[in-house]
Amino acid sequence: MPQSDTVEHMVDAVRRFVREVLIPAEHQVEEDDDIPKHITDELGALGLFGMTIPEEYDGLGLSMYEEARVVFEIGYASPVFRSCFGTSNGVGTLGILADGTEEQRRKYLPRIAKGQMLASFCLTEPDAGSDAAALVTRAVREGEEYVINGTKRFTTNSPHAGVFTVFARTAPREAGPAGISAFLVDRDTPGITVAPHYKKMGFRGSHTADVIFENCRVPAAALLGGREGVGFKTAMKSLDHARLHMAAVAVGLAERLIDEGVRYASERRQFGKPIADFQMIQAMLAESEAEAFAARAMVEKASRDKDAGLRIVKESACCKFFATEAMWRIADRVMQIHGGYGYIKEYPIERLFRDARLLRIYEGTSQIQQIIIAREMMREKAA
Ligand code: COS
Repeated sequence: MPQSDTVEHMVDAVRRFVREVLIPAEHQVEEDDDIPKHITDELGALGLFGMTIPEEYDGLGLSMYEEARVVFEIGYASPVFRSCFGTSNGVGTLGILADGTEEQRRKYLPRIAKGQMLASFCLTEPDAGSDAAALVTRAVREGEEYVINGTKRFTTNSPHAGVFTVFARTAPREAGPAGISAFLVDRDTPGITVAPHYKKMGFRGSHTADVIFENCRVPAAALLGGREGVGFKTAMKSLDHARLHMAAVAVGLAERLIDEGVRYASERRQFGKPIADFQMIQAMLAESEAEAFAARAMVEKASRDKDAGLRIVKESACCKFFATEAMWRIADRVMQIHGGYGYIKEYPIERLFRDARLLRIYEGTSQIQQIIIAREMMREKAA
């Protein structure tokens, strides 16, 4: 694990990079629907593609708390930038780290950590979103191979990925979650088609597409961890971590939105003075600040708990739920503070508002987080 002063340097470096390079590039990235290569190269040079990957596999090996600190900073820029390395640190590699064999880790993690290969997570399907265990993609064993058939939906970074973690049924539907296994599938395996990427409401520059597997043959060694039937648990464990990470993104974005609101309220004059002098504007800013502070404190606490080895299923869901919902309330208030100027493209709030909306949906909707929180409460009560 890096020394804490190294992490402080990283936090400072990312903060500077966000203000000097990323924020000035946001508008162009939206226009082009593409992040320029020099920016992804620089994100790689900062080590961001391998933040969560241990040093023995060429990553930075940050603890959860350290990761959250860095993500608070990167989340201050358009969330599109975080997205380009998000799956490589998050759902695309957490399964390999948690349950992969040593051979699988050595095969993929060093390249992913260096940004030479992107990783993507293929869980969602056309008819299996919130109900992830309803997935119908099949992986049938034939000798020393598995044959995968099915369609994966809304796969972030799939157009650029080198490896997919694919969740597929190795046992009939009746087996439920216990019939799901995970596979590491190389992009160049015959039988994979990545559809054209979706035209989304926001997040331009981050590409999400369907991935179709048609008689896609992978060696038996592609089975994650070499074990059938534990793929659903791998997915859930990955999501516990990823949701905490996403809550940290929401904190960074909330802080950015608040700063945009304060700046506008200080500059905009009505009734002969800056609108920041009016108490109704102040109330909106104050509520936003209190909520962002609470969200940051929650993420820091849950991250430390995770680093201490505690079970954080409930805490991670609480953080994702609260931080993304709070961030959305903040986005709406900051839009309101901007008035008509918030609704046109002259100020970043119009774009950030569209981007912000996704955080309450992906990596588990707010309603799924509520279900997880309530289930954990009942589990604790029964224990
Ligand atoms: N960590 C480890 N294991 C977990 C787990 C977790 N966080 N959550 C569930 N499991 C285990 C359960 O313990 C259970 O194992 P046993 O049968 O051995 O007890 C198994 O996994 C099935 O769990 P459960 O019965 O809770 O599954 P459900 O089908 O009821 O689904 C939810 C649970 C709703 C939580 C799940 O489908 C989900 O997270 N959906 C949202 C999916 C999502 O976030 N998609 C976003 C796109 S992916 S980026």
